[in-house]
Amino acid sequence: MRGIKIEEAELRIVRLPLLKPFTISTGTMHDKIFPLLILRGEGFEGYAESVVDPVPDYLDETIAGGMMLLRDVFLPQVIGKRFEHPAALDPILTPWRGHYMTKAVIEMAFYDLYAKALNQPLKTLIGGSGDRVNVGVSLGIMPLEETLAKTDDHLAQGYKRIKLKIMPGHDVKLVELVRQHHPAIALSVDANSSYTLADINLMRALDCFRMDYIEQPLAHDDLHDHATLQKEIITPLCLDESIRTAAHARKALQTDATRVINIKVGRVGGYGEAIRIHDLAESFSVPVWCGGMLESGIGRAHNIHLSTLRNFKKPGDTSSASRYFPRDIIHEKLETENGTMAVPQGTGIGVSLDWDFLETVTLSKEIFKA
Ligand code: OSB
Ligand code: MG
Repeated sequence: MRGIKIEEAELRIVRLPLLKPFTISTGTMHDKIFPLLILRGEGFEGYAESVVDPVPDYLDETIAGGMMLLRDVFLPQVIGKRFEHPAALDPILTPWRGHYMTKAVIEMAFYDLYAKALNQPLKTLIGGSGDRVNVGVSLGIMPLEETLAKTDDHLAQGYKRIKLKIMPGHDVKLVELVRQHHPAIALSVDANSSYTLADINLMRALDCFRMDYIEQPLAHDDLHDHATLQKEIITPLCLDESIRTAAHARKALQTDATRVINIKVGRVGGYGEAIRIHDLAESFSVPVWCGGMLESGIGRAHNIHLSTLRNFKKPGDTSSASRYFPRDIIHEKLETENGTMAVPQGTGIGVSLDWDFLETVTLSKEIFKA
């Protein structure tokens, strides 16, 4: 194959209603709003959704900024051009500073397109293997008793790890309650950057619950303070927001700022960088797992393929789509069984768009041609 020419792009903004609001330390989400990119070439289509949010609360990118870049800068640089491999996008996208979520949506959609043209599942193209991946759940902030009931419920369904969202005022008591009822489960917390080193005594209190890891307790752009904190506690730290590139991962690993890494392919600029972070972590004997951003079935399918790489040793966050959405934009049901998700079969990401339903949840649509 002489590479693939990207002939056309379709860029939508989609709003999927959530079954229930999802609250983390930085705020509450009522709908999942995201850019969806469809790349066309050689008679195939590649799909990806961006994990960028409407406002810069989880990280500093925004949908408005991402749409401007896609429309005016990134898509004009790739449409009408032939690429030998998805890695050939790197010289175009890497020189632009930041905006990893927006770069990722192009790279991921092209990976799907490229795998389909090769008649291969995406997992094979990236070097993964296996038919199922292990998953846990991420429980948003809600009243303590409700969190306990949800924990019981998800453990009964077979989920392999429970991650509790925490924030100041909603932390030690919560973990204590869940630990009391479930002394032996794989348990973690995710603070989404809501603490500082001034909260060291609180971190020491959290350190007593034999958790698998504490995810991103300190600032979204910090590495140094996490290394300082790791010296004071036994529980491994796991970075999410702070790792946007393999260079960040190297610095975090070399300074012992992270002993586990949450890789979100959509956060780090795509598969190329996700794989570099994965391999680097492995060389430090540091396990990784696949995070999530309440993705629709398109992002979920990407996450599952990524999770088939060998160093994804801990359960990921890619739980059943039906936990979040009354209806998904793909035909296939991505549902968990006994704490595992099946890797969608077929070529590329292995899922197909429900175009009729997609139309009803599309806020805007633009077509770009050479
Ligand atoms: O930090 O992992 C996070 C959701 C929104 C923003 C940030 C995060 C999350 C989750 C949800 O934890 C994981 C999922 O997709 O189920
Ligand atoms: Mg996180």
